[in-house]
Amino acid sequence: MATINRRMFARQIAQYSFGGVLSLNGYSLLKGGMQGGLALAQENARDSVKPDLYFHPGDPRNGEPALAKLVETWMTPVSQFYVRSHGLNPKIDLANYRVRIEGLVDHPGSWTLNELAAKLPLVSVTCTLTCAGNRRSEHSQMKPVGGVQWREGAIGNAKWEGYKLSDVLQAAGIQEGARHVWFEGVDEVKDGNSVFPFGGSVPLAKVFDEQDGVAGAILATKMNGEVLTEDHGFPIRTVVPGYIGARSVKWLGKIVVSDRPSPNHFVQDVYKMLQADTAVQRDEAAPIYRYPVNSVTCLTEQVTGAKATVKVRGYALPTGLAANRIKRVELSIDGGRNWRDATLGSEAADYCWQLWEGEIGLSGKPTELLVRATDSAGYQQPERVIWHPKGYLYNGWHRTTL
Ligand SMILES: Nc1nc2c(c(=O)[nH]1)N[C@H]1C(S)=C(S)[C@@H](COP(=O)(O)O)O[C@H]1N2
Ligand SMILES: [Mo]
Repeated sequence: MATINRRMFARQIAQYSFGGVLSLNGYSLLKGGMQGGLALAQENARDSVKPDLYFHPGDPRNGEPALAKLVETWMTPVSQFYVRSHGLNPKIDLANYRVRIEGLVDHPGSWTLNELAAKLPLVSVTCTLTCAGNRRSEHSQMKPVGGVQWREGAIGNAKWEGYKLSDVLQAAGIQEGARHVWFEGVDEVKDGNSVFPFGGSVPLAKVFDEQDGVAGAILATKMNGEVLTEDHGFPIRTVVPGYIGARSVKWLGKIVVSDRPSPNHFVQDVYKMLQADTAVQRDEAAPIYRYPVNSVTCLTEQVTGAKATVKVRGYALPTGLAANRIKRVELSIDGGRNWRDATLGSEAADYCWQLWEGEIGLSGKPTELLVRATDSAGYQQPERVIWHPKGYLYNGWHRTTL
């Protein structure tokens, strides 16, 4: 059985990682074009942050931060925020960039960046984004699955600014029978001989599900106060709090209002929980939307003193439901027979992770630390999950050898 352990991973990244110098090729900027000041300012700002990530081998760009750094702050700096892309970063012609809207709307059309800024109020949403494949390498220890072998770093918490998708849809006039909203990127993903854009889909009700002042979905232009970087979807991406990262579509090109979920490959064929990857099961299963409760130990620090003690820190993410919070994070060093509470630190907010810490006394022998979280909606991480061919949503008890 091929186990993917930390040392192997470290060796892989030593071999393949690169410092994250972004290519500037292919950007055509027509100075003094239709867009004016805002777009020019955006063009100048978009590459201000260099990612500080370990990139998984090969193209496209899939990088995650060092775990110890991930829990230094509740808000993840853009440089430490994981990148997950299915195709190469697209070349954006900013002067002609528009987000089109079509389908079951009275006024199909398109928006430029300046039109969005002039006509709609700016809103912000602070939420955690996590890839459905986060922790896949642990899932692969049961039996290997394909796909990027993510460790525990395909997650981050950020403040996103932009425009409510509900405002954009209302301006277009939603027609009777509308039930789902499709998103399409302008990137090109290759699968065998076919080339198509990455796409996502969310129920229309989710778009209008604004709770505690948090919009159900936004079109974001900024991340932590800065213009989106190319890796994170410049100039516009959707952000859908509570949902797996795949529904937050980068480099947004098109919105379609429909009576059904998007036919895009990433909605219909992948990002589904299947027992076997067969046509029958793919057609039977609903797309994954919400992410489940999860927690991970990210940092262990030896405390110097008479007794051997280790300080541990990590993150915990409640199930992606509004007003849901982490209720407790528990630690065990005897295989799950006895548990004691870790201390919840950091802020807590709708759709956000929470950081935690604890202290463990060591016996001298290697000790396996287990962690599990329970949220206020009553969901708790299971000891293990049932193996499935895609390795999504791994949220078994997290194990760290001390
Ligand atoms: N257009 C486009 N949007 C995309 C993707 C993509 O490949 N293309 N990847 C998705 C996936 S699987 C995830 S987890 C998030 C990652 O967002 P990030 O790279 O900003 O962390 O973007 C999503 N949006
Ligand atoms: Mo993802």
